[in-house]
Order: sequence, then C-alpha cells, then structure tokens
Amino acid sequence: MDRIERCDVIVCSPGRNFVTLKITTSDGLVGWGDATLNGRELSVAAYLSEHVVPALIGHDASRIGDVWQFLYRGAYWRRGPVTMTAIAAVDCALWDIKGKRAGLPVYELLGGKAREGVLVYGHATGHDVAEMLDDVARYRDSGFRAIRAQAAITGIPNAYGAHTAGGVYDPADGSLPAVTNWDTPAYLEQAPAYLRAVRERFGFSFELLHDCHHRMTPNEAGQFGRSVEDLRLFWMEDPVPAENQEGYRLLRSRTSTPIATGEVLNSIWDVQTLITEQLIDYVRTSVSHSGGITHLRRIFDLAALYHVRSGSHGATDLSPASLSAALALDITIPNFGIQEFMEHRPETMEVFRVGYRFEDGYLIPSEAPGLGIEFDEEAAKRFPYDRKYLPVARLADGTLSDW
Ligand code: CS2
Ligand code: MG
Repeated sequence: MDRIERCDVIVCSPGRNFVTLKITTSDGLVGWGDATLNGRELSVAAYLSEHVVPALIGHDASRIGDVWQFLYRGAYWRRGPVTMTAIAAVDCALWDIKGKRAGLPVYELLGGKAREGVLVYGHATGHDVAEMLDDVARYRDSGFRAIRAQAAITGIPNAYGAHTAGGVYDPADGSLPAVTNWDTPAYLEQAPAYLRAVRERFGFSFELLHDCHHRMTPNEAGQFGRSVEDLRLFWMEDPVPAENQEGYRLLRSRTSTPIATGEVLNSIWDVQTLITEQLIDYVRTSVSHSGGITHLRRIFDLAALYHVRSGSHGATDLSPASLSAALALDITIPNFGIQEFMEHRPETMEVFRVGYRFEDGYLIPSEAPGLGIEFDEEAAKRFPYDRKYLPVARLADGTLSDW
C-alpha cells in the first residue's frame, strides 16, 4: 500500500504568489496540487501545514475519496474558500499520484477523452476602446476562437478589467488593497457600447465573453443583459454577487443573454440552486477552489442534469498546476463549455513545467502519466513570497462596493 509519507507546502512568487502542495508517498511517488487563494495565500498555507498535513501522514494515498471525506467532514467547520482550496490541493496531488502509479494521464482514469481539445478563451483589454479592439485582434490572430473583452470606463479608469493591453496582468498588485472606483450608470452606458464595437469590427467570427465581476443588482444586470442580446455573447459573467442564489431568478427572468457564475464559490451546495433551477448557463467553479477533481466532478455531473455547462475559472492566480488538473476534467466531462486561459508570466513557467499546449484555439492536455505537471523547487527558491492584496472598489460617495 502506498501511504502518504511527506507533505511539503511551498510558497513562492514567480511572477505572482503561489502556494503549491507536494505529496510524497512511501514508495516515492510525488503529486502536485495548487493551493493558491489570491490575496489570502498564507491562510491556505497555514491551514495545510498546521492542520491538514499532521493528520494526513500515514493515510492510504490511493483512497482519494476517503481522504476527501476525512478532510471535509473531519474539519467539522464546513465549506469556504480556504478549506476547499486546501482540500483541492490534497485531492489533485493524490489524483496526480494515482495517474503516475497507473502510468496513465488522469483523464484516462476519468473515462477518457470526450473531445479532441479544450476550447479556451483569452482576455482582451485596453485603457480605451481602440486599444481593447486592437487587443481583440491580437487574440483572434493568435488563433483564439473565444475572446473576453473588457475596456476602461470613462470616469472610472481603474475599475476591474482594464489594464495594459497585451501584458500579463495580475490584479493582486498592491502591498495594501488599492482603492479603485465604481459607477454602475457609467458602466451600463459604456460597456454594452464597446462590446457592440467588437461585433461591428469583427462580426461573429469568434465567441465573445464579458465579465461583469459581481458589481450589479439583478435589475441592473437585467438591463445590461437585454442591451446586449443581439450581440450574442457567449456569456455575461458574475453579473450579480451569487451568495444569494435566488437573486438570479429575477435576473434570469429579465434577459436571454447567457449567464455564468461561480469562480468565488467553492462547493456543490453554493451552486445547487443556481444549477437545479437553471438560473445559469455555465458554472465557473474551479478545480483549485472547489475541493479538487473529486468535488468539481460532482458539481459538473449535477450541472449536466440541468443543461448547465462548465466554464471554469482560469486566471493567472490559478497556477499551471491548477490548469493541468482542470484540463483532466475539461477533456472528459460530457457538459464541457469553455475553459478560461490567461497565459502565465514567463517566470511562472520557470517554476511550473507543463505538458499542455495551445493549438488552434484549444488546449491539449499532457499525455504524461498523472496531471502532467512538474515543479522546479530550486527555481522556486529564487522567488520569495511577497504579500499582495486584491483591490477594493468605492462609489463616488465613498461607499465600499464590489470590486
Ligand atoms: C476574473 C479574475 O478571470 C476572471 O474571470 O474574475 O481575474 C479574478 O478577478 C481574479 O481571479 C481574482 O483573483
Ligand atoms: Mg471573473
């Protein structure tokens, strides 16, 4: 029997902060899992090293489901991003080990490929509409079949989504939370207009996505959705904060624009109403924030019963280890929708060695046994942790709003 013999929690900052879990078994197999929670990294690192690891040593590494239940029910305190990210890291590392032991890519253990490649989307952006449109052209010309478009809003230039075009960006760039601004009326006037400019310049030759980033009420989001219905968005993302899942009933009744949410949610119970009442078209829960392959698979299977497809989060604060695990599910589930793919910085790829590749608008997962991820521990030492915060947003009157 292969027991869990050693667990290392590695915190490093190659391009941005990452937390990575390394599990080593008694017969020397190694598995990797992403444990990064942007802006709260050390909370997961401590949860793992101080609470999970001491209780994990000696467990049978092959019993992934049992370990999952042990960590979930055994914590007593249920759910939440820190707990579910920590469990996800253990889960993905154990699937990595299981694949290596079987000599198979994890997707083979999950039933084999259901498609040739994983459709991905990239982030086009700009400090004005012209810059954003040029960035859209860059993504189209580099082969993307799906492109997310975000541009600065006049009057609130530093709001989420607008950054230097062409650059790899990470919103967690402040040594203290940066204060950005928000103004829904300005957004409702300008964002539909710049999305229309995308269709006017490029037509319908690619899927067009947009991230509303949790900043509207259901009624405002209904107005937004109605105003872009003829633009045939692939989705409008996070239109409304989704802790109140029932709030999406009002939104759903107001527009036919497809809806995606879930990247800040982390368990099947947090998306249960959204899915079973078909209030969304895509569920964005990610493998590294929703309990790993074991739990995300359950979410996607529930979603399949209700015509809801996957659309997992994949920003640069989810490491290449996370994306490698995500692809194992993306390539196998029947109700796959799309995978977010923000390319990581070169220094990140010095530490994380991956086997996935971009081809003609799709990601092709590694054929290597396990998840196809390697982590260069020596290289990681060159990039020490550097605490960073996500921004906050305030309205003109100073009210703290959603960023
Ligand atoms: C965004 C993320 O990619 C997205 O859909 O919502 O960039 C999000 O802002 C970051 O992951 C937060 O850490
Ligand atoms: Mg988002």
